[in-house]
Amino acid sequence: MFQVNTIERFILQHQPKHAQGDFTQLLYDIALAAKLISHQTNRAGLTDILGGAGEVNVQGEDQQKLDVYADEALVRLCDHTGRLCVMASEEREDVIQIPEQFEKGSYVLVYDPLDGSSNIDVNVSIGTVFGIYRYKDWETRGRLEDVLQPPRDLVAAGYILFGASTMLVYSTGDGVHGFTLDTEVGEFLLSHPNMRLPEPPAYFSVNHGNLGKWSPAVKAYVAWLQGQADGDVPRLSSRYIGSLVADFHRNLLRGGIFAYPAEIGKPEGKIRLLYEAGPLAFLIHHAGGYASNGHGPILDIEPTGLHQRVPFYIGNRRLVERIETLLIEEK
Ligand code: AHM
Ligand code: MG
Repeated sequence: MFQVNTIERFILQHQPKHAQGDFTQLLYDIALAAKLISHQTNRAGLTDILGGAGEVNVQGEDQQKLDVYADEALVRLCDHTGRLCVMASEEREDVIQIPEQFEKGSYVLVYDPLDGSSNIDVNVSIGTVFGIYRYKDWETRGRLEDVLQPPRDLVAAGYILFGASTMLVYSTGDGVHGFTLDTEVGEFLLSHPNMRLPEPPAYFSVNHGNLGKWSPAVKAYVAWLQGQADGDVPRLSSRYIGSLVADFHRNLLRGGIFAYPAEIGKPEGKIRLLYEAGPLAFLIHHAGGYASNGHGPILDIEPTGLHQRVPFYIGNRRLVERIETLLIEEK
């Protein structure tokens, strides 16, 4: 029978117990932002939007114009709705307050508006990552404390992949579900219900250019992923885009591991906890996988700063647990 499941219908039918209308509406807001950002990214080669915006963000990196657009789209769509009490973005040094004239709601939005910035102006896949928490304390809601929560306390997380087509993948803790944007209809349609990490895994994704910066345990780990070890080694192919969302998405569909390890002199690694590693850790958990900083679950890390970084290993559990074993042995 002909049946089209739009994201609106799906969100409504799968509202979690704690969700009132606000939570559902917030997911719609994000879906709308996804359409706006998708429209702009698809036009990137046609307009004057490519290239740096001439500003440097809080990480000390050149900001691209599309980063700025994506960041503004999310803030403008979400700051006046009464659904959020505070936001945090990779592109902004401090938390984003709800303007005084608007009511503060129950939810906290953390996001990386457009990740994979090195890929923007070479027409390679990029993505948005988001996570949603609830406030900590009703009276004082809207503070940094509301944002600095461990990923285990997320009530929803997801990403938008701007690839060959645009996809929105999210979870509220009840499975991971993927939607593909039908640009003719202008709507996200359910295309990947109940995504689960397949076994056996197919890929490993790591930047081999960093080989000289890794400790012996990390080098041994990557050699193991390559099949260069005794015993029960995995049989994997290498794939690395350098866009976290795209690398994650491919590995979610085919099975595998993405790793951005600690480096000598840079023990914190590169990936940001709050709005990159945390939401993806939540998703992989609900797809049957595991995410670790090499020592324990990403889900359990209590953030201490908005832009804190973590070493990051995410994918099929056996592949992730191997680095934990090697790092214990290295001590
Ligand atoms: P960004 O937030 O500046 O875009 O950096 C994060 C990106 C991730 O998408 C990707 O996994 C990683 O950086 C790639 O880093 P590298 O180019 O060092 O391999
Ligand atoms: Mg990023």
